[in-house]
Amino acid sequence: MWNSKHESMGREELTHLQQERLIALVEKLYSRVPFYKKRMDEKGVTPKDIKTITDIAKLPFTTKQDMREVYPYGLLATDINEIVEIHTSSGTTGKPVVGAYTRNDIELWSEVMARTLAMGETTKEDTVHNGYGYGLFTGGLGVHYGARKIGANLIPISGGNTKRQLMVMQDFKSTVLTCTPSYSLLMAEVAKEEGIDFDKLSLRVGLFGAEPWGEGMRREIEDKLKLKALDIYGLTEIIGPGVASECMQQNGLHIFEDVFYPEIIDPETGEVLPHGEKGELVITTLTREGTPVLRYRTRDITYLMPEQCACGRTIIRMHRLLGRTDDMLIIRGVNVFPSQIEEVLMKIEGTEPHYQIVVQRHGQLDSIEVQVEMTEKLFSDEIKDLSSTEKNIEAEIYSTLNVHSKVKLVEPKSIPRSEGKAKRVIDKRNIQGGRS
Ligand code: DLL
Repeated sequence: MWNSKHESMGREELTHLQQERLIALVEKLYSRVPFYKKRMDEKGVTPKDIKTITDIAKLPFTTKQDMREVYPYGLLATDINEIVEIHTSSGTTGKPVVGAYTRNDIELWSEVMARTLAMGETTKEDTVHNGYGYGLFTGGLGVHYGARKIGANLIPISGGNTKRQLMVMQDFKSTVLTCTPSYSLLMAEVAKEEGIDFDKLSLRVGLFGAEPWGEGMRREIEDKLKLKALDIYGLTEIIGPGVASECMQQNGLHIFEDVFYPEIIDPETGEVLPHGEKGELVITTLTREGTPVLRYRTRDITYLMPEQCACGRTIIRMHRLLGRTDDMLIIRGVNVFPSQIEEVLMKIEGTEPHYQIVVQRHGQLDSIEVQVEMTEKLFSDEIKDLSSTEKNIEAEIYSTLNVHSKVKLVEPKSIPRSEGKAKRVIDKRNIQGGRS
């Protein structure tokens, strides 16, 4: 454990710490950030109303839309000269969201990322091969700061040029791999083409995140890369990676709740739900200086797991993400998340973990086509009966999710590969004048 004081505190002591931090945060935001003052005034709540941690439910939420409206610096809680670095989301669907970091924020980020790396038992003896993209994206520099703090040997290779990645991994005997799960599968594929055997490399553990992936995908990665694959979670609005991470138990992600306070709410009503109930994750940054956020609605769906973990950490866990509120497809009245389709595909023989879901709208009805790559073996079978395999997968999807889909087996390596976040859903509804 990197920070046993904060990762294995008694519940009472932890609640007390969270409370103190929340009270100080609310006072600061009310007096320094006009956006938050206005929101609190509209809700009729003042800093004096916040006395215990459960009073957090009285405070207003912050949404991605709010952040866009005050772009770029409307949420700054400190003098701009105190800012030493900024990161933003990719902003593919509008203005990006901005995270501004003071020196202390970078220290906080380094600390939570050191904890994250230490979840995979990373020490200064390790060589960390960092294949997350460097730049405005938080993945690259987040891991960088954490590895620096631990004192590990860090290889800041970033994403791309996969053959070179493999050469470096071999030559420098990397032990810890950090990149998106989809990129790790591309590495496995290129390694196979190059005749590189992962059994002969030194990789021991991988810290994968930044995009959805399920248990089936984990098994594929562990099997192909011969390492233990851990799930790590975070988002630009809060700090980047370093919000929550799995430990070696691989059973839920520990949230660093001494600094990032989690709640689960009903996305429809905004009501706070009890532990164990599924809903939208909301996070408050208790100690950030540059751009602290109050009750940020992540749109990520999960539930909290308060049971004690065998690793000895007492900080709460969340289940790996189940989807996003804005990812949910409604296919003829049935709600389905891309991650559920992935789980079905991963169980099917003869397919590879490379797929895309194409969503279309005909009149009022949405339909999906699932394109999944077949294995080289199936592709080269002399008497391949693709249409019966497709029908079988359709039946499997229907029996598991109660959703009708069209499945199309496509040639090996025909689905675009990703060196960062994979694009799994191609939504054609906008083009057809459907959804806005
Ligand atoms: O993806 C930060 C990050 C970098 C996390 C490296 C982990 C590793 P954003 O680009 O702002 O930040 O995207 C955040 O990505 O709200 C989730 O929907 C999704 N996401 C992040 N981690 C996971 C994960 C980074 N482990 C958004 N599983 C989040 C599923 C994830 N989805």
